[in-house]
Amino acid sequence: MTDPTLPTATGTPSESERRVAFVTGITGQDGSYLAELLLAKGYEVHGIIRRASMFNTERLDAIYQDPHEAHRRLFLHYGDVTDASGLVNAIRDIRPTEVYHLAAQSHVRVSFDIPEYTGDTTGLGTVRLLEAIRAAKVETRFYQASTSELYGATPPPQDEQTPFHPRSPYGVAKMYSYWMTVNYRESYGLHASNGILFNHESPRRGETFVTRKITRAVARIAAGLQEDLFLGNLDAVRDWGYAPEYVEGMWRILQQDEPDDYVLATGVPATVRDFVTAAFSHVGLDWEKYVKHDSRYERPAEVDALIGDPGKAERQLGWKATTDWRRLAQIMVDADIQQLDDQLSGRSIRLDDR
Ligand code: NDP
Ligand code: GDR
Repeated sequence: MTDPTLPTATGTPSESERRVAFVTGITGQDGSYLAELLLAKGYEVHGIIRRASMFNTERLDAIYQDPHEAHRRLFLHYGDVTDASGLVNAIRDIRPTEVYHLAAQSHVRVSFDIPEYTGDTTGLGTVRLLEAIRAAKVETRFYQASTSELYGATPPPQDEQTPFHPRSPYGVAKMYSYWMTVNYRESYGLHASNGILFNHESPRRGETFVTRKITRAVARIAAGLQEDLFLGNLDAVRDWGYAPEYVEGMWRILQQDEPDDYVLATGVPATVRDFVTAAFSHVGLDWEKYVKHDSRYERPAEVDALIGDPGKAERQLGWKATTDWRRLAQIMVDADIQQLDDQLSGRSIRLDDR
């Protein structure tokens, strides 16, 4: 559904000067940082949000603009990547110059519980959006949020030439989206690129991904509000970077004259155990006293080790990750302690929440 308060052609920049971004997944971790970046660069930013029974735009609070504001540049429209006609209408009316496709059922473990839904959103959602661009006959650049989960069982280091072997319904759905993006580039000449992003985290990371689950628990354990932290596989190796740096990489990918596919990663490995150790030791706690194993957090097929080689992005985009996983753990623990303090001082936490 398109916002009736969209600016009209009158008084808007000439066609070649327009910088209008359309972001799916704008309410997510990456979408919120990307929207901030694009607004700071002078873009008009349009995002789709899902209808929910409660407010779901919390991550956009800092940049939210009242619909009645005269000169706003952030526009939110109801939409869903399972709803093709809504996507066509939105793309036709907004006529974006850049499309960032971030919306997905993005949780790997959950994708084993809801594989068909994950295929619908994370896989077919991409072709619906690509077809909407074609149907609306809009000239735009397209970014696909591809993932290191494509490599799955293929051992590290992984770069743009490494063969894919996804290990989850999520990874398989993302593989479909990866190749659809390549296919629309080759078939229709669309400026369509894949960013193959390794794990990236932040204080805005969803609470059920392992890093945020750990850092929230550390804050609560340090405050005496929680006693245990149940985790699955501690041996998995990941290449964790800092999300705000990665959205800058997304933008740079779309500024290239030619569309292409790029790995964004730090190149530095750490195990889940390493991250746990760093997070607990940041507040002077010994993790082994608190962390317990629960097999429900293991996956039917695990991805053992992902370590990216970001050389191509460094050379061609001038992009380099600068925050390592140890610093990331500290940033996230500090933010969760602050957030808990704010909640406690606002008395918004339930005291029986232990
Ligand atoms: P999040 O899970 O934080 O955000 C996902 C976004 O997609 C949310 O805005 C969510 O909306 C939206 N969404 C989900 N389903 C639909 C739907 N059916 N229609 C419309 N919107 C929908 O993910 P991240 O920000 O972490 O990741 C962004 C993208 O990058 C995802 O595609 C993810 O798979 C991919 N990726 C992420 C990596 C990472 O380490 N973070 C690494 C590599 C790839 P709502 O808020 O309503 O739930
Ligand atoms: P991942 O992220 O699957 O890499 O996908 P997640 O944080 O969920 O898992 C990372 C590793 O930690 C292990 N693990 C646990 N994971 C969770 N969620 N909860 C636990 O309790 C737990 N215990 C151990 C997992 O087994 C895994 O090995 C993320 C998502 O953002 C994807 O969308 C994205 O594509 C990839 O990163 C790159």
